Amino acid sequence: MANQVNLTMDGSVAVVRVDNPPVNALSHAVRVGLQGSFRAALSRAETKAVVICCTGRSFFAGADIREFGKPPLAPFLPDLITEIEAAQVPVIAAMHGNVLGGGLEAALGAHYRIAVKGTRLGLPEVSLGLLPGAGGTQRLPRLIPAADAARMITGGKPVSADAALSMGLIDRVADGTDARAEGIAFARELIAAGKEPRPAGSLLCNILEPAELEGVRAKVARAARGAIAPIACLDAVEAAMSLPFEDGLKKERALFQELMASDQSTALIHAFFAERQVGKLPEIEGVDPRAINRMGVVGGGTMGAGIAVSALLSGLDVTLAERDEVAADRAADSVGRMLESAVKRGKLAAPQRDAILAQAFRTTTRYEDFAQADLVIEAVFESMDVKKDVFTRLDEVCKPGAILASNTSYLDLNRIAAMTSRPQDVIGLHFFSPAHVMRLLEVVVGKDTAPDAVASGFALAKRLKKVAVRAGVCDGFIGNRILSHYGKAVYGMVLAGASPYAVDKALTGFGLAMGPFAVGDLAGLDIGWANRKRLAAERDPRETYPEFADRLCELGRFGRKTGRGFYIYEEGAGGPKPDPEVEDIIAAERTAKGITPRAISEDEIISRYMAAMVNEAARVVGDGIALRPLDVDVTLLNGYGFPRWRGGPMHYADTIGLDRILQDICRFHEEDPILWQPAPLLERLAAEGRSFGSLNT
Ligand code: T1G
Repeated sequence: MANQVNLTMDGSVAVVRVDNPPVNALSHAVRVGLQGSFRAALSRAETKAVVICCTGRSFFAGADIREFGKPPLAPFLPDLITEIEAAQVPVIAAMHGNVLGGGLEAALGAHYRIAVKGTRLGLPEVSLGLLPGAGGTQRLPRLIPAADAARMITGGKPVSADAALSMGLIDRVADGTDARAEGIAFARELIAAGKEPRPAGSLLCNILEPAELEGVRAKVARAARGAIAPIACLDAVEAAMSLPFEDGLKKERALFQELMASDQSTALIHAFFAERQVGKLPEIEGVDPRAINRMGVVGGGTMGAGIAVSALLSGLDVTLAERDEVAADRAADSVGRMLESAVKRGKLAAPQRDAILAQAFRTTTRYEDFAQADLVIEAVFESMDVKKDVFTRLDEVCKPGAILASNTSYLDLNRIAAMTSRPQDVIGLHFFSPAHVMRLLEVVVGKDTAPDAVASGFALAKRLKKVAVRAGVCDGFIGNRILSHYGKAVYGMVLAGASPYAVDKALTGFGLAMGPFAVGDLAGLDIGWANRKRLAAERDPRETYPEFADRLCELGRFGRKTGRGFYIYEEGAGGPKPDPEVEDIIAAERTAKGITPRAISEDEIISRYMAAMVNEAARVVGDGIALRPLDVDVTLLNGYGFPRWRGGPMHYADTIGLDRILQDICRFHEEDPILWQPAPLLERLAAEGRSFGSLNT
């Protein structure tokens, strides 16, 4: 324990320093050490102030999430923080890096707070389905305006040191970078000024007027979309405004324990660790990635321009090629517009934008300009002939060791790699639209792809702040393969009697950001249409094939971009409107196929949707396209709008029970044996009474 927490004296300043890499989580051992050192510090007569600080890249990044779900061990964090707050000498929290959750709550227990530049301070517990359970919901609104406190706690987003200073959350942003030294200097100042301890708990709580509170509650409820933690967070803040401090702490604790016991918190903690596990691949362990600083992009359409911007915002040098000057200028314009909006959203400073456009970005019509590129990615039209032309030319001009990447969403990467003399350098990097916003990146590994090319794909993803998932080669890789399967189940439900609008309503009620028909309209119905046409030759003739979407496309109704798809999109009409003509087209197809529509309940819509998703996902894992079920969860959470508080389809299936999902599939199989073939992996796990989670380790 000595090495995790140590106490030194600097004159009359006691320095309690924690060293628990990688993020100084407040584990049991750290809490024991902290309590011991703190008490030792206070027991010294010469102690006039105590500084709490951490080594490494960050002050405490919160409670140790790995301890959740295990029997809690004393000293408990809330009690430790109360002990810190009760100290009879000033306690200073000297912070750097990410000060999060229980870490910020510990700092709120201190009497004074100083942070070095670049420090980020936040209470992200809500993103784990929890709330700040160590006094944060009671102390924060006593230090900063109630509206800011409510926003920080219900939203979970960290604030910068400067913003924290202007809110009154911290007392000083230090000029130096050494938090320990800055803390000691600040402590000396406080001692010299005769400053007293200043327990936040004894301060009056800032309040929101009832109307304001009501407004905040409505906004939080709307954004929650079924998540329970944000509401509980606001209940705790409201308790701070209406109850004495001690009673507020009790209320906070009760709400915290309720959330900790909830399925939602289990699901969100699963998502947290899954996103960190997904990049751990045996095949790239100890493999050094190739250096990637200069990137080439072929194709300046929506995806190409978005990929270029994602790279530029991450400090890479980008050359974008288009077939002619006009197209190249158009691509440069859209890159410029995306950078402009990043400036407007405060993600980029205007001078940085100017520097990027002046030095790091250029367009060309000559492939020869890729000669020095470390990686070139193509985002051109999805046809094998076009890919052949691009990769043949890249193979001729790119330097040895350059990585040749494809942004294809469906096509066979092994066939693309075989078009070059260097298949070991070919990899799939499947971005999601908009590429500079969506976090998911499927790293598609071909049969000849070299391990260091795979490692480079994952290293690039980390640099672009993407969540990368390894995918094997098949039609649609992980996400789109599963999407096209549950898409068939959704279309099948409509043919059987459900309205597309009822399906969207049921699934947004289930927690999806948008229903499948609204998503189709957003992405463009022509994309799905082109895909169905591409696969028509291979389609099983016995497969039920709903045609209503093809009818819409034949009418030129591709969705938002044409003002009409499944919904009607009219300026100023207050959002998309159901289209009665769509219902007519569907009814006509039912009549033509002799289908008598039947009522399909919301529960049935959800169980069919999830059964189709989980069944195909089990096949994707069974076929080795996804390494583990958690890879599927991370893919659907970060690329397909699956509700995070359900943890992903595989985690959800485990919560429901695989035997129940299998029962549903077997029932649906009776009416359509082609679509509803139970996946062997699902059958095996259900028979063995095992979960998908058991395959994640
Ligand atoms: N507990 C345990 N492990 C943690 C951890 C934590 N709080 N935070 C990070 N790790 C591990 C992580 O799994 C990974 O492990 C390694 O550290 C590096 O993390 C009472 C209840 C701090 C911004 O929610 O947001 O306090 O994979 O890859 O990208 O009210 O980690 O290497 O084995 O993410 O630089 C609140 C969670 C807890 C913060 C750093 N705190 N962490 O990001 O590295 S709840 C949080 C993060 C709480 C109290 C409540 C990020 C980070 P491995 P990383 P990074």
